[in-house]
Amino acid sequence: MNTNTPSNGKFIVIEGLEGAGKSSAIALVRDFIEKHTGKAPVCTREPGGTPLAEQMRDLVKVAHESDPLCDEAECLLFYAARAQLVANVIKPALAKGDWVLGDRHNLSSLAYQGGGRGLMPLVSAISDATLKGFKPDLTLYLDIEPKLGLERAARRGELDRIENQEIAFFNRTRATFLEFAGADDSIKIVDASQTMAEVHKDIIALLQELSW
Ligand code: T5A
Repeated sequence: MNTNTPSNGKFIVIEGLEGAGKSSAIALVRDFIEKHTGKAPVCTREPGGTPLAEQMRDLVKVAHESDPLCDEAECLLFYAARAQLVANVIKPALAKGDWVLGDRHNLSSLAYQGGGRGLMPLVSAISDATLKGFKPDLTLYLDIEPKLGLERAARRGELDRIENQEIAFFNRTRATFLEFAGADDSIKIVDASQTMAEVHKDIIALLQELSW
């Protein structure tokens, strides 16, 4: 439970590798929250979600041939964008009692930069320093085998800088997602290799179990 928010607002995050189906899951959860609370949640995406954070999103998504982004700079950009979003959007919304629905949050950095890039000590230190224990009330982690997720993402269009990493990177990332999910009751795993209808059924079942 998120102890940093002295309000009835909740922070729910959808996580998963590329092609896991986050976009349709977000639409589903958004509708559920609206019916449950009578008000649409504030929707965020990471990296991004504020004017400055969106500029940082552009920096991490595009390959810079003459000045490749090094792993440490990539990590710092994700946290700079997150710090802006938490300070200027997420915390103010929760303080007003609004619900917030996030397309990715800190678990992505732990998995991609910590696991995928092998930078866990750096990620843990920045995470602690910037978030100071702030975390989602609930994370739905859509678990998918990287090969299948990337095939789905490729069918949708051209792959970006991160999506073009080697498969071993995504295998490490997925293993880290699963490791964190196994150690934290607020992270629920959904089998995203199923049909969309089955995935959505599982998500609704998890949401209906909540006592909020
Ligand atoms: N990142 C992000 C980090 O490395 N560290 C961080 O801290 C953060 C916050 C962000 C990138 O940055 C990285 C991760 C990412 O590489 P993004 O665009 O926000 O990039 O995120 P992506 O994961 O790239 O978004 P995708 O759109 O690829 O993933 P989705 O949203 O999970 O995929 P979605 O829903 O668009 O689905 C892809 C396709 O699959 C189909 C959909 O119709 C769609 O065509 N699909 C299914 N097909 C069959 N069966 C199902 N069950 C399906 N579900 C979806």
